[in-house]
Amino acid sequence: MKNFANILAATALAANGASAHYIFEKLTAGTTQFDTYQYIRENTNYNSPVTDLTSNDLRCNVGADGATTDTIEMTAGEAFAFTLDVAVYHQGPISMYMSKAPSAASEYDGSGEWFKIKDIGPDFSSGTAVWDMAQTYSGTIPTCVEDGDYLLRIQSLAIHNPWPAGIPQFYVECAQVTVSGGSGTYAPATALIPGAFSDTDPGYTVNIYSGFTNYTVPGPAVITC
Ligand SMILES: *[C@@H]1O[C@H](CO)[C@@H](O)[C@H](O)[C@H]1NC(C)=O
Ligand SMILES: [Cu+2]
Repeated sequence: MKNFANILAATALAANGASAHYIFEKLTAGTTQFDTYQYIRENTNYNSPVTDLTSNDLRCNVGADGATTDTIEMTAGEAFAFTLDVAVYHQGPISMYMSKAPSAASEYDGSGEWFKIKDIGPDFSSGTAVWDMAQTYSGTIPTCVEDGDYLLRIQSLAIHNPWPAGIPQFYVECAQVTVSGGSGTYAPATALIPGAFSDTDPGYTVNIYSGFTNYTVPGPAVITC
């Protein structure tokens, strides 16, 4: 009976752990939403976050494999969205990045320069921080990028367990995109991943429950074009 109770407790914990996170699993390009992991590199860590600031898994998540992922054709200026299995419910910023592949996106490991195309930080206009906790986040392929293959990356940086007692969590996924129609006039601020985020970054270390009145989203400046 004791063993049975232990098993029940362990099962409840496991179920709780499994439901405690989320995955960006579906891409929408234009107005078409695709199947789970179609054009998105499938991760192998279920819905768990990446927490190691030095890991290459920060780029596209654990086990993300380009060779088994199709690449979608999009035009510069076209809208896209990432949809999660469940809505985000850990407080923290959402960011979107791109990195140009030297050749095919399917062969690219994300070791090159990344630039940021969107940040969604907290809204302090009501006097307290309001985070955009959604199931779908949309963006636009910038009109000024060069044509070619890219990794298109979304990141939820969960800072609900404040550093240093807690470890911020990165929920990330990458889509593979071939962009056409871009002007190629961009000169974005870039960063390497890992490298773009550090445990001295106020957007990483901040305690959102105490004296929280402003917030700077980690990473390079958002591209303007
Ligand atoms: C808030 O603003 C101050 C002053 O500019 C800055 O030092 C601090 O890092 C900011 N906090 C966050 C969490 O971005
Ligand atoms: Cu979680």
